[in-house]
This record gives sequence, C-alpha cells and structure tokens, in this order.
Amino acid sequence: PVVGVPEPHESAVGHVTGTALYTDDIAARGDALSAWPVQAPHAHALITGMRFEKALQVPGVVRVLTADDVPGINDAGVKNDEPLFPTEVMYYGHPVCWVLGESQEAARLGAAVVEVDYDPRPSLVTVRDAIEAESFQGPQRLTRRGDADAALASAPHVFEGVTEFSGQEHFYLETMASLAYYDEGGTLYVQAGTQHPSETQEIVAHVLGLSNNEVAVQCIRMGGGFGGKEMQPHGLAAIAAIGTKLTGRPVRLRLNRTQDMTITGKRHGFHVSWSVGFSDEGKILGLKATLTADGGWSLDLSEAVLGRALCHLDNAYWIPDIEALGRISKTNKTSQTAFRGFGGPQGVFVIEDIMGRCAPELGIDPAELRRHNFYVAGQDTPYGQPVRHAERMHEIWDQVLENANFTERSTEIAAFNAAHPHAKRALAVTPIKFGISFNVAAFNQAGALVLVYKDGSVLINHGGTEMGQGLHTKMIQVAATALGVPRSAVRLAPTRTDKVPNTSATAASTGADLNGGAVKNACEQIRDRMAGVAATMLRTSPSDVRFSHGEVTALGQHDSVTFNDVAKEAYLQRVQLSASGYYRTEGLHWDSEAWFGSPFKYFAYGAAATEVEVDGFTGAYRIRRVDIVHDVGDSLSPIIDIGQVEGGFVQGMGWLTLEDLRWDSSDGPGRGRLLTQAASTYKLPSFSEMPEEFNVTLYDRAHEDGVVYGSKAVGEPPLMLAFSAREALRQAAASFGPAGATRELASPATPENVFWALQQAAARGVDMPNDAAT
Ligand code: MTE
Ligand code: LUZ
Ligand code: MOS
Repeated sequence: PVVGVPEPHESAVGHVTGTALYTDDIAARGDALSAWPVQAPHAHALITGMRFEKALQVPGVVRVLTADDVPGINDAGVKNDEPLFPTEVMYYGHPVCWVLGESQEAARLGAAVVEVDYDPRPSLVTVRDAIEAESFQGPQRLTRRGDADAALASAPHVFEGVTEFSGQEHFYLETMASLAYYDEGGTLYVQAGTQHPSETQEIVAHVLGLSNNEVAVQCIRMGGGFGGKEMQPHGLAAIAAIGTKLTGRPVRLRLNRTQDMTITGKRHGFHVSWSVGFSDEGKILGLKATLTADGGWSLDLSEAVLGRALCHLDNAYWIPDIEALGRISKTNKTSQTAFRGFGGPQGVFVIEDIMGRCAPELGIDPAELRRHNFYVAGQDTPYGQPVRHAERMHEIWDQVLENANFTERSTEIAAFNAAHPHAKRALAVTPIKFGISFNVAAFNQAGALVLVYKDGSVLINHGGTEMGQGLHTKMIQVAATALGVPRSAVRLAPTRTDKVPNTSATAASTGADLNGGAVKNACEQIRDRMAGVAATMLRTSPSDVRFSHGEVTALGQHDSVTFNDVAKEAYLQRVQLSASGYYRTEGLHWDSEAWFGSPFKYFAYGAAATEVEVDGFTGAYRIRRVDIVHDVGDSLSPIIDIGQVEGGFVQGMGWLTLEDLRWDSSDGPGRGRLLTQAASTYKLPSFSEMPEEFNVTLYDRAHEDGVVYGSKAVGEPPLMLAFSAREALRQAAASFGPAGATRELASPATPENVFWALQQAAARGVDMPNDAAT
C-alpha cells in the first residue's frame, strides 16, 4: 500500500521554488480589471449619500459597483444577514462600494476619492458592552446533565471565576483572492481561494441571479485557509463576478494585508463566567458556566462555532453535573468565523483555565488533577456521546510523561528554580480530546471523480481543497493504494465545482476522512470492473485478482499482467474506466434542539508536555522543549501528519501566548478600528519563538475502524496541545511567589501579561525580582 508511506507534500518543490501558483498569480497574467473597496471609517453608521464623480475622473477607473448593480440578491451570507453592499455600516472598515480599475493602482486612487456621507450611530465594540446591552444574535444553547446547582451546593470546594480571551487573526500568507471571467459558452468562471467552492458557487449564483449550473468555481490551492476561507471568500468572489457581468471583462479582486485584516472575520473571543465544584480528592463534581462568544456584526458560522465550544467544554474530563449556557453577542466588529478548532479551543480554554487556577487551591499537582479527572471507559460526554477509546487518553498521557522524562525533569526544574531567584522554569502537560465530524450532520458527505485512461494513468478529482495541509498528497496515496498502482501513476486535478458537485467545506478536519472515502469508493468501482477484465486475461475468477504496484496477479499463479495492459484491454472490451465516488459518515445522530446525541464519528486524542523558562525582570520567556504524543489512527501520510501536529501546536501557541488582537474601544473618532492591522503590530510566531526542542510522536497501533485505511483526522486537534505552553507559563510565573497561591494569567500570555502574573505572585511573599534588584 502507498498509504502510510512518508511522502513529501505533492507541491513541496513548487512551494519553495515559487512555481506553485495561487489564484492571484493566475489573475496577474491576464488583462483583468482590479477591484478596490471603499471602507467606512465608522464602527456603526447609516450611509446617507455617495458620490462618484471624482472617482470616475481618475485615469483608469472603469466604474463603481454599488447595490444598484446587483442582478440577484444583495446578500453574501448563508444566513441572509450580510448585505454585500450595505446601507448601514456595521463595523469600522466595512466595504460600502467597490471601484473597478484598469490596474489595482487606478482602482485604489479612485476609491480614495469616492465621497460617502455617514450618519454615525452608537456602537458596541467589546463583548462586555454587548452583554450589558443584551445585544445577542442567533439562538442560545444549553448543555445540561444532572443538577449542577445541587452538585455545587454540596461540593466541599467551590471556585468561581471569569475567563476572558480574545480572538485570532488567521494570517494565512495568501490573502483573499478571486478572479472572475466568462468562458465562450457563457459560464461564469470564478477562481477563488476558498475552502468551500460549492458555497462560493451558490452565493455567486444567488447574488447574480443565476442558477448553480451557470457558475463554476475552481480553487487550485490556497496559501493557508485555517478556517478563514470557509465562509468569507464568497462575497468577495461575488464582487468580482458582478464586475465581470457588468463589464464583460475578467475581474480580479485581491485584498492587501490590511484590507484582509480589517474586512474579514477572525477567531471568536469569548467571555465566560463559571463556578466549579471539586471533591476533596480533586474530582470535578459540577460545573456551571455562561459562555458568550464575540460574534461580530453578522452570524456567519457563529452558531456552529458556539456549538463546538459547548461540546468541548469537557475536553478530556468527566463532569457529572453540568449546566452551560452559550450565546453569541452582536458587536460592531468583523464577523467572526471558523478558525482551526472551530470553537473547540474556546471550550477547552475554559476547562484548562479552571484546572490551572484551581490545582494550587486544592493543593494538588496540576498534572495529577488533570489525569485524575480523565474519562474512563463507559462514560458519556455531557451531550450524550459515549467516549469510545477513553483508555487511549490514559495511554497517551503515560507515554508523553515518559517521552518527556516528566518526573526527572520536574525534579531538576524545582532545583533550578530554588537556585535562580530571577528565572523560573516550569513543565506542564495538558490533554486533548477532539470530536471529529461536522456538527451539522448534512455536511458529512463527499464526492470524487476518478478517471483511468487507456494507458493506465490515473487522474483524480475530489471535492476537497488544498490549503497546505496535504490533503491532495493523501488523496493521491489513497487512490494509488485502492487501485494498486505506484504513486507516480496518479495525478490530481484542481478542485472544481463542475467536476464534483455539492461538496462540503474542507473543514472540521474531515477532508481526508470524507474525500478519502469518496476517492476510495470510486477507485474500488473501477478496480472491481478491471478485475473482471483481468480475470479473462489471467484465466481466473475476478475474486482471485490482486492489484499491487502496477501489477495485476491471480491468487496462486505466477503469471501477471500490468495495470496498464488491463486498462487498455478494458477499453477494448468496452468496460468503463471512470467512476464517481461517494461517501457519507455513518452512525451520526444529533438533536440540536435537545442538544443531545452522538455528533462525532470518533474522538482524536493527544497530549503535550511543554517546558518554559521565564525571566523575572521582564516576563520574557523561551519555550525550551515540547513533547507531543498524538493519535492520528494509522497515519495515511506520516510526514504530512507530523507537519500538521507541529504547525497546529505553533499556531495554538501563537494564539495563547503572542497574538494580541486590539480594537479601539475609546470614544474617539477611531472607535471600533482594528489597531493591529499588520504584522508590525500583530506578533506572529516566528523562528525565534519555536520550541528549542520539539519531539512529535504519532501514537502507535492506532487503527480506527470505519475510517479510510484506519486513519484519523489531524488538522485541528493539535492546535489545542498548545494549552501546555500557557499552563507552563502560568506555573513558572507562580513560582516567583509562595506555593499555593491562586494562579491567574491574563490572555494572551504575552511577556507583558506573564510579567504582571509573576509580579502578582511575587507580591504574595518571597523573592520579588524587583526587590532583589534594589
Ligand atoms: N494546515 C495548513 N498548512 N494550512 C491550513 O490552512 N487549515 C487547518 C488544518 N491544517 C490548515 C492546515 C484547518 S482549520 C482544517 S479544518 C484542516 O486543516 C482542513 O483540512 P483537512 O480536513 O484536510 O485536514
Ligand atoms: N461544524 C464543524 C461546522 O464542526 N466544523 C466546521 O468547520 C463547520 N463548518 C460549517 C458548519 N459546521
Ligand atoms: Mo477548519 S476551522 O474547520 O476550516
């Protein structure tokens, strides 16, 4: 089999040499017009007038697109709450109209002189303000099991707190891009960086008043999506498409970095209030919480994100009695959206924060406290899903402690800390359990189209998109394995809605599970037909034919023919050599009203142990070492999977420790403006923040029944392993003070926030670095 073989990414050479093309590279080769937005300088305002005379006098400006130009429906959201051309500005930077120019520069200059009159309105720019004003959108959801009030009333240890954290900018290297044009037959073609080509197609069609078969969307690859291109490319693609419809010319739309950051949605920040009860032994007895997501100006995917947050509040822990209310605030900000983990990280944040804060109060080592509360076989999640393979969590935990030399190093760290008043180290370990499947049941299906040509070469199409995660590499491996041909015999064609229709977003980490199932299904149809042909060539029965590495053999015989010969013979015998494949995930059920069922096919498990060292004078820190054990089932492609684990961890670490989204909440003229609009003010992880030692181990003998070749999804879960870094920083900061104190740590755990945490710890007693210095 070709699955399981360490293969480099199919575009690795193209990525590093610059020959791999992205949407705007294609656009740049042609004579397309460029679109440029006019962005409103108010968090909330009514638009009372617009004048374009000056813009139209700018050389190279072709026209201005407004609501009057929309042939179909002026809405870009699947919830019908996102006017593409608004009459009411809902956030600072909201595009109110778009200028088309012969060049990007012409369009930019034209946009700068469009005159817009605004009538400013009161705005809400923090989730706290929205809660106070009771500004919510969408339904509220409740996870409930048992009687949380009673559990808290009788618990020997009860703690209360508020946990607040901010969102995260996707900062995919390739910003949003699309290119629209007509083909000779009148099909409107849109090339776009989109994780969800079928939905881009649908939105473009309804904005233009077309049916889906008049629009085709292609995505060759993305320079990162991370959830940011699951929903938000649609409206931008529709702008390009309207421009094409009106001018008859190709139209190119590419946001620059600051436009991308100020127009498109981010990870949801949350405000969470909670109370938790523990037994004397440190078992969680009950939890009550209210989670409020900062939704921004429209719903987008917020309901599903909130749902996943509620379904990951337990992380890996048994919580017998629980009552958790989830709601979505409506604020005057970008519309927050999917981001790797899709609400899961936000739910997990809450329980890991609780563990980290309560462990010292209970006088229990945090690693012990966590382990002590793990699910065991036979227990269900609060929403009713059996935690199958709960024992894996325990095994993975033991393995990561062993790989990390946890006990020995903890002793060394204690000795180091005793000897160093101005520097403290800490080693923390955290688990992850993550549910795999879309929490919207209908999305758990996929299609593929596999073509075998007369010469035996293979071309596959599937509905998933490539955003760097290696899905195409895995699909090539699946097809080669299913057809029994070498990897080199298989090529893959770009994702297009006119090849495979009605696809789901490549999201929820399900890309390989779903599309792999569909590709395998198509290959098996073809292989079964070819087995019939080979049987005539080898004079055996079809059930005795075997395909392997391009050779076709019969059980118990020495004779063989090549796959290529069988393909040619199949053609001559008029046997079909192409097939469309289909897959849907079986066994899911979910009642979204009762908030109960089994929404996930399985859980992915992992654990990470991270060591940090914090400087007592500045709060600056280093990540000294990370050890991870992560469960990907039987890996389809180990290099890809290890890369996903590493990348996910680092992206999570960025969110939790560096990336500090700031919005202007003053009452000045910049109210609601995103202050961190570029890499200069938004600190991403870079080489200097990489763990000095980084060991990733894939959990062994991990076959998962009922998934393609026993594999498990990998894309999102490892992001949440980064909680180990946050917890290590919490512990290191606390080590500057006496044992047993509460350990609060603001988010993100930037050097600044770590500094305040260690000052607070030190203020409780001994060894204050600043005192020592004076
Ligand atoms: N890896 C890279 N390199 N680039 C990405 O944009 N997106 C992540 C993850 N890994 C992403 C990535 C997200 S949010 C998801 S849901 C999955 O990949 C989607 O791909 P998959 O389902 O094929 O794993
Ligand atoms: N559910 C989910 C979703 O779990 N992950 C997703 O990415 C998603 N996207 C759309 C709707 N539901
Ligand atoms: Mo990933 S957030 O499901 O695109």
